[in-house]
Amino acid sequence: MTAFEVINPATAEVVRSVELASVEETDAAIERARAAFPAWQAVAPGDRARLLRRFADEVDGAIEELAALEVLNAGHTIGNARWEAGNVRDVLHYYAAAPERLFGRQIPVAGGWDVTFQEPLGVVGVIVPWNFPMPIAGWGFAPALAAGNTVVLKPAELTPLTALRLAELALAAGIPEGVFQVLPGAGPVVGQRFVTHPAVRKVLFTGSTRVGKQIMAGCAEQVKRVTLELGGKSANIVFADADLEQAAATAPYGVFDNAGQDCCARSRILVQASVYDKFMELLEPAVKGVVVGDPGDEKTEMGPLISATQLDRVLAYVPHDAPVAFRGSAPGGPGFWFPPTVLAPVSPRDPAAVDEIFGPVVAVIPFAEEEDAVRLANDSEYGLSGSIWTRDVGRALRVSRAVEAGNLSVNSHSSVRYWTPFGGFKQSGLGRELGPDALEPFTETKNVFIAH
Ligand code: TXE
Repeated sequence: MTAFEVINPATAEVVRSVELASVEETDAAIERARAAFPAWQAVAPGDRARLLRRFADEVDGAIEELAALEVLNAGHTIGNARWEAGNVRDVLHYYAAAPERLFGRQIPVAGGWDVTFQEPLGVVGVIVPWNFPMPIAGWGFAPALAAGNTVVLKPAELTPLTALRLAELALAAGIPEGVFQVLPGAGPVVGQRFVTHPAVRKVLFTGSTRVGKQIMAGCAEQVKRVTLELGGKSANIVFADADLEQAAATAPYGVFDNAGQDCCARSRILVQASVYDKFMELLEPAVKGVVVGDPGDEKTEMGPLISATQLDRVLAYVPHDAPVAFRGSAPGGPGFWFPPTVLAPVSPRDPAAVDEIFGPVVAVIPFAEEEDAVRLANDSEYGLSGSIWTRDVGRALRVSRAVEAGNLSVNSHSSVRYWTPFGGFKQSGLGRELGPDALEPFTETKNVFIAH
């Protein structure tokens, strides 16, 4: 084992040292998960449901503790961190209904009967990034466990603390040893072993598109099942007939939430040229009003970036001669701070308008007509999320159908609801999480024919 120092991004101070697992320790964890699988698969559906509900209750009892840990480890604002812990609880409850409803089918055939079963896969490896350590973990382990799989989860090196606590809560709820394990480790060590170990039957990865491609290529060697949630460069499209006040007031939350370290961040605002000046006038006070500072303070709306490396990445997109239209404030001193920043005018081919910056930076781009907005929105290798602001129902429907993205919202800046499918078009990913669609990918469909 090697030790890794977990840093508080708001202060740059060491919080705790966490041991990173070796390949041998990863193999041992996968072996424990494999050994635990037959008994977990055999647990009566109602009992598996009850265990998941108890796990949810344990999380519910630890909301404040988990939230405080995430403030410390990830620099999330206390309000967001509470929501994130609550999201894990809710997602566990949602999928606790699944074991008793994983129905097969009876299919009419000649010469006998035919039935299908949704069988669990076995061991599932879940690889989690640092931007939303709790929810993204829960979106993986809750449906995987509900479908009867065992799980080994690797949190990001930078943010292992809440995941480690969730594993303790699972044990406290009575989930048997080996069924849900959390193994902190380096991506190329532990994560890569999930890809190459034949006992891991599926890898669920959330992270950068670069690593996602490597994982998919590695999984191809064993035709291993894979779900990928990758990056985004989502568009917030504001038409001239929109409620401009509301669009401008919420735009900062659509991109600066979690300091912009959000795969759904609407980091391009496309504004119809006829209302561009008016929109910018409304956007300026909204951006300057974002409360940036101590993430533990109840009033804070935006905290620091996760690391010095991430700060350097973001800084590279905002050089001294960058077209900064206006920006908010950020504390100086220790910690990885960057102010909410609006770049305008920006050419659609400028790196700041093309790349996923993963920081509190937004590019504003004017457009002339509806088809120009759609063309600009789709002019990206990504296709995860986006917003459409208009009072014209026909246009809302037309543009929603035309934009190549998995999660769109009309007259709203938010993307994630655990009842509904979440995932990306194009290089934003493969497969869907959350909602009813997330269960089947944790199963194999087995068909059995029984002769007369
Ligand atoms: O991601 P990585 P990084 C984007 C975002 C960000 C950039 C870099 O633009 O600025 O990626 O972030 C594990 N085999 N997103 O470098 O490396 C790693 O340990 C197996 C968007 O931190 O992809 C961590 O657990 N696993 C994204 C996870 O992958 C490997 C969220 C993500 O790390 C591995 C995060 C390997 N070879 C970053 N290498 C989103 N869509 O929300 C790394 N990992």
